[in-house]
Amino acid sequence: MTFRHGGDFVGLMNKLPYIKGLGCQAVWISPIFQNGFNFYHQYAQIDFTLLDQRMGTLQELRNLVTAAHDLGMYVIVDVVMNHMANEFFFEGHEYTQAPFRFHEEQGLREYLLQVRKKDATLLHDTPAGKQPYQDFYYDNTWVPSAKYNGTLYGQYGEWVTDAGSGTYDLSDFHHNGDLVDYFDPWEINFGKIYGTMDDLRLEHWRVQEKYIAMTKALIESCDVDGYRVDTPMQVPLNFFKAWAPAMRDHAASLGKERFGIFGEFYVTPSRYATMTGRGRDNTMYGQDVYIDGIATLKGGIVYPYYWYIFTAMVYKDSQYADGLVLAYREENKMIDIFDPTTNRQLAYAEYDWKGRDENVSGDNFDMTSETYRYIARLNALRRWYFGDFGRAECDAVSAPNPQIPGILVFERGCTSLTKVLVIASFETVQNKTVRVPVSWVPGLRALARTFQVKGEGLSVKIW
Ligand SMILES: [Ca+2]
Repeated sequence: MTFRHGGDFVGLMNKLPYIKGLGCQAVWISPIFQNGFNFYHQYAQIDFTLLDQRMGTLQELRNLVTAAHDLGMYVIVDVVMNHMANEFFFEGHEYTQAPFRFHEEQGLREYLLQVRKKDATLLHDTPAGKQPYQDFYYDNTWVPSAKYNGTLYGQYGEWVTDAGSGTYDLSDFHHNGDLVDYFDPWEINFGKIYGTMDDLRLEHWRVQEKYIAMTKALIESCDVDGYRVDTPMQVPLNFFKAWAPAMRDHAASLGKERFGIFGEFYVTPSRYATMTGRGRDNTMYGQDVYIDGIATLKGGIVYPYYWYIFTAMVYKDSQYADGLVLAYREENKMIDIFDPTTNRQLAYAEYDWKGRDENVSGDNFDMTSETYRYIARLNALRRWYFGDFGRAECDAVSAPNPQIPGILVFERGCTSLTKVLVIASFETVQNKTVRVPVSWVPGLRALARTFQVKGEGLSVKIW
């Protein structure tokens, strides 16, 4: 029995026209390298040079990318550098949580790593002897003078630098124990996440060089257009300062001038700003004083955004009506540091809220279904009106006057000549009339003054 969801390169390639028709301009696919046994999620990679054979062959991946490019779409691959699979345990903690250790404190050194596989024939012959991973090696030699390289950051953008010494510096992995305290800057960077993912020593140049070589190879061999970075909060920032420019430079040398890199963030704006090398809000964009050295990731996904969208649209309950407003604010944190006018994240299409029930037993790929056409229209609307993104005048949020529970109104549009009024009703039974003040320039006429939205119980009057 396995727990994998399925899906492969050929299947995705065959569905590209469907995805394109929705209005999507890129596909972001899950990690593609060989994984540990039964890690259904693909984020437990054991070799960054071998494709997971369940997804297909190198040629099939190339075919997928070519087909996407032929349709004018991009292919973004999810990459994981923070961790690999779960081949090690910390001495004395094969089945239990290992408290975090740092250097040598009160007679306790960082842990020795021990290999989970007892059968040596299952290990690889490498330049570093028998190892569970082909390219990244553990080493239990204590180096008393070794220090950690670079500045580390915590949840709020606070930083620490290493004042102590002594670690297993020759090892490509951290030996510090499990990640439990996400508010300790050392632990969030060096701890073993979930206690199950072997944490790479990414602040070390030796590990950086290997990972840079592998991800360069992926761009070159498969012509992919961007990387989505998994768990960047757990990766020392100096890794990104080395890796991200290396990826952009290599892509540019292959004619890919706009190689995209973004990460996942569930953090404060200040931490996010530090990680991406940008200002904490849009007003700081482009001002060096707010940017800590080299810009790293081009942007990020702020996870609360998806939660707000999800609650507002799926629950259809007035208590979640503010979700869209909150999403609207969160979206402004996803700006592209190099090109703020073009970087916008679309919500996951997987939240098929309108046809969720009917599609359980029906055809999920019906391009004529009401849900499909609805999403396609929304995406077309977004692209038409909101491409010029990132300026203050885009951000007007208003409410009906007088306010009505369950009715949400806001304006979008980046010039006074092209405003879009968005009105959402979370009450689908009762008829309501909403009076909406608008801030269009005097003399400009709305295309429609009164909207009857049949079946949704909402009548809108604009004055
Ligand atoms: Ca880490």
